[in-house]
Amino acid sequence: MNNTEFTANKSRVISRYEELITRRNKISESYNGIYDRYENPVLTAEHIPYFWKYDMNPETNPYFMERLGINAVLNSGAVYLNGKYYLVARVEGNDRKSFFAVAESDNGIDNFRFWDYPVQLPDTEPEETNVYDMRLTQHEDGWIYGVFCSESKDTSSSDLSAAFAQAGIVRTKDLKTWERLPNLISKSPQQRNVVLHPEFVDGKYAFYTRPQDDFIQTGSGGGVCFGLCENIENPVICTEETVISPRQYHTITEVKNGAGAVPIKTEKGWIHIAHGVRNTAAGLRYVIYVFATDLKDPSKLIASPSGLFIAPHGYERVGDVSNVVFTNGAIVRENGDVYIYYASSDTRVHVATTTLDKLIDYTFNTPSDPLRSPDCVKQRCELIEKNLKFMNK
Ligand code: M1P
Repeated sequence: MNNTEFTANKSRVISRYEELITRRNKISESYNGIYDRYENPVLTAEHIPYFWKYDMNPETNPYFMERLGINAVLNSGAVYLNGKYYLVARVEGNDRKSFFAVAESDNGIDNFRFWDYPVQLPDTEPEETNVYDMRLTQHEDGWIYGVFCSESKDTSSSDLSAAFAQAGIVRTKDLKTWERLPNLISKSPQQRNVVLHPEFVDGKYAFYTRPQDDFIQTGSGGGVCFGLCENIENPVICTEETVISPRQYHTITEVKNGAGAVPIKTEKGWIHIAHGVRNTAAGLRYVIYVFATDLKDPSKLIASPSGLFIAPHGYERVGDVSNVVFTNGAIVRENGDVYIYYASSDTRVHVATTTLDKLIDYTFNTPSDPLRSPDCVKQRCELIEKNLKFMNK
């Protein structure tokens, strides 16, 4: 390849990147009155800066090839800081390893641009092979904590794929300098989808956990749990992990569930946006659901709107792990606007927007799941009967 072709290919890559990064997003036509979805994802593998992938030197890369490709950008923690919307995304290289990277936007719905370098976490866990799915908690102690899955090989098993999941913890003030704390210790053999509550509870740090017997199967783990920790610098769950949002037969959480975004404080209670998993003939199906816990006692479930809140739509259904939506970040602005960041099919990140008022209405006025078909029909017929009387007036 001659130098002219190198230059042409390089310009093509750069202009496509700039076009994508500056593209405006639009509310899509899908409507449910609860939230708006958007036409375009907010982050994809193509949003990764070209200089993370290509060698830009014509001498060493005459064909202008990708040298270190990126496979996917998914499950992102979210925080609003100093007038900007920040996502700390899970970026997965072509080599399957994930790492974290910060992307920022002025409006939270488009024009997300990654910082020049990915996050370089302190490498304090020699056995750790992979990291992913950071939840960002702006804690009342003044730190921003990132709690993520720290994965290592399970050397006690003869199965090559056997792995071990723990909750890793870092903290920062500016998303630039990160201090690594020890991994969380609990009675559960493994943990994933752990979220730090933003306030002290009984003077202690409070965690939402998801105990699991195995890397994939939760086994005896009954659902999303709650536990307290005395010292974040030596993090041990010192109380029983009590189930606050259980797995239940023939519901969207039958196989497993997990806390997602940091709970949102409202005058009626803490609103949690989580994920639930059921099995199907086509494999596991991940959807997003909502529940609420008591303001004073966040371990007490007070509302469980029935069924799913967000399911994968259209092209969202297809990707590296199809039929999945997953959230680990939301932003609430002072004016009550809510931005829910969710990934589809472990491939890309989207936003859904709503308001605190709508979220409260959805959470506290959506009937709960009656758990049996005849009761679901009864519940629906009651709605129809009320509506028909109202419409015939
Ligand atoms: O592939 C879907 C999701 O699977 C895991 O979630 P869970 O622990 O509930 O099964 C996570 O690895 C998540 O990253 C992934 O999106």
